[in-house]
Amino acid sequence: MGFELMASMMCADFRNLEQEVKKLDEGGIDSFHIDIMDGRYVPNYAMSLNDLRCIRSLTDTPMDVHLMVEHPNNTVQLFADSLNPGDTIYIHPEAEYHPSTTLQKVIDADLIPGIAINPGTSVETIYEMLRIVKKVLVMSVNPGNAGQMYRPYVGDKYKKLLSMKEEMDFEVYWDGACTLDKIQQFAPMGVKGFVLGTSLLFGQGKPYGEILRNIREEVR
Ligand code: S6P
Ligand code: MG
Repeated sequence: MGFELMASMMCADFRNLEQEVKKLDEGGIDSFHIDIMDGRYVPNYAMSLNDLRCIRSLTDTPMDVHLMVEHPNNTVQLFADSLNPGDTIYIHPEAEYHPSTTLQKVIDADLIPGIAINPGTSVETIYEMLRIVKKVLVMSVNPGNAGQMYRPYVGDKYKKLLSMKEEMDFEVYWDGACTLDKIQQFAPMGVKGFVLGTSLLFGQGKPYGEILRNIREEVR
């Protein structure tokens, strides 16, 4: 069973960002997850376009950019121009009048189009977009902050999306409060990747490589 582990870089130590990127790469991280917030769509600011460019310049490892901003259509090109072909951009469909137009810009930039869906967003409201995107980032916490509690009612939504992914050709990813038991439960069911933040990767007092190796050993 192959699954990917992503590092939520808003949880990294910004005093040593270059070292953090290096240690995660050496530890075998599969991609760098970049949370961009605008203080409007969510009541917080996390990382910036410049942070993204900085990390992109430090590594060739894939990056996924999670845009928690109102009207991403206005700024998505800036992010697209700062990424490598094959990187991913997620938008929140509720944040845009015409999300399919924004997703088309992502596709035209040779990037992987994704949508992020909030705990309170139902699959039915994003159904048509499932045919456009290649990745669905299911939020198991409300967007805006790291270090929150898992919302148990999202479990059924993961299952519903997993039952549709083959026919509609997308993969399901996990974002928020990701712990080892969640990976053990959901990776065998088909969740393709997990964003790791404060619950499992950062601030644990252990080398990243050891944590990532341990997850892969415990989820065979
Ligand atoms: C939340 C954001 C996430 C968090 C990540 C943190 O708005 O999209 O990517 O940074 O979930 O992980 P944790 O384990 O602290 O919840
Ligand atoms: Mg995120």
